[in-house]
Amino acid sequence: MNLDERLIKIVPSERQIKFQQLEFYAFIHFTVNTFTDKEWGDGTESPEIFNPAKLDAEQWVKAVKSAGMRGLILTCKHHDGFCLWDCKYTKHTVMNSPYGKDIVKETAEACKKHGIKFGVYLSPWDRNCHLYGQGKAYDDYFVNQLTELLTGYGDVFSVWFDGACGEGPNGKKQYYDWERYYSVIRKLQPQACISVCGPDVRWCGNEAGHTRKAEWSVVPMRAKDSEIISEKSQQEDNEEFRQRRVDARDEDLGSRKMLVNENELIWYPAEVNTSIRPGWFWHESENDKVRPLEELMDIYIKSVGGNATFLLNIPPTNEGLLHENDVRRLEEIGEFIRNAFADNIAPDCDITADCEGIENVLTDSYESCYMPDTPETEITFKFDKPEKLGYLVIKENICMSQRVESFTVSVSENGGFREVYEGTVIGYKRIVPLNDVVTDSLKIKITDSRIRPVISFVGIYRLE
Ligand code: FUL
Repeated sequence: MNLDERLIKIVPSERQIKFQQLEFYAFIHFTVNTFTDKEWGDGTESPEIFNPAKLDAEQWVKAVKSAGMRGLILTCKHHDGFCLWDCKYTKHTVMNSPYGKDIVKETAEACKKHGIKFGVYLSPWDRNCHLYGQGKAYDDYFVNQLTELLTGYGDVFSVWFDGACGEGPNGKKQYYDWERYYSVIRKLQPQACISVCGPDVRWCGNEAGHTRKAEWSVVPMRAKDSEIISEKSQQEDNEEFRQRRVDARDEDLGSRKMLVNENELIWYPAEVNTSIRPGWFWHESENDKVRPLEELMDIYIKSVGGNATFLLNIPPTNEGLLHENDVRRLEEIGEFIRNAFADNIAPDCDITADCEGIENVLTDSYESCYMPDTPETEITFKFDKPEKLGYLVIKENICMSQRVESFTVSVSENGGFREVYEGTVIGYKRIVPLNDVVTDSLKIKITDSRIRPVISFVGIYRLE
């Protein structure tokens, strides 16, 4: 078997496909830090300080939905060990706070009511639990917490495991029994993807919202080693870490050159996680520091449209509500997405291609695809009249792996074609900005792929 034949055998699981199709979903960071103005709690905080008097999980979920997001992951327990649910294994919970109600329950129910998938973040690092650092005793505690979260709150689409791993209240570090945690999740919520320190979804390697030029989903097995991910994660509460981009040495994870000598390969797609504010938690002094719409649109285009998913954090205030500035920004993001991808003119075009079956790209489905027999192919879309274009969307059928290595996009101009974009991978979805170009035809040239490309969809979006 040659290299390309070997590479295209690596395909996603059903749970990974469903996860990727969510595209854009929310992180909610909320704990005692919201009341102490910190990013990391030390575990000594009293539950007495936790009093989000106006908490309304439906307000969170409605705002998340308005942005076009399809899921929500709640920090059920952050590094400080404070549990947002009625955990039977510790007193350090919301039930002993002035708020006194199970926030995980309220959030899961609000998600269900509004058709948003629910996910849990449970920090393995626990600075409050006296069992931390004692091996199996803490693993038992952690598994008990996981079990409560995975059995008491309906379907869970994501279990998000953080890489941060420091010392507990006894000054000891814990070596996590990851395999045991994974098997509990597989048993209790077989459809949930385990993200970051887990086998299903790969951390993109930074918290700034930076994406690689080519984000590969087929990567070496060692990319999912949780101990290595932990080492690369934030190990102290430091602002600079949150701004850092992908390390240049990690820029290429999945080209043929990187994979040729790898014996074990896996499907491990990237997730881009970043916050709408400078920190993961709300700080009063940062009320006006919501990231600009343009910046968030750019991250959306490069993540969802760059073969990754986009996990955007929005932290509730100490009242328990999302701040109006965040709510407004989320609405704006939603409006941008709805408008940008509203008017697809591809189905009205005169389309030519060098192989049969091109009409299959007009419906966004994996059932029928355009599948030329060569690694290269050319498709031209001719419009009735000159059109002003916003974005081009191209998708591969990832059930048949990720195959395209490079492509170009050109538009007709003065009787010829002018190249306007040189792309690398496509994968689940590539969004190509066309920057308002006015033209009467557009050409996509796949210039290299593994064996042959399998294109499931092409959309060409007109600007108003
Ligand atoms: C990091 C944590 O230390 C941050 O507080 C935050 O939860 C982020 C998503 O992951 O590793």
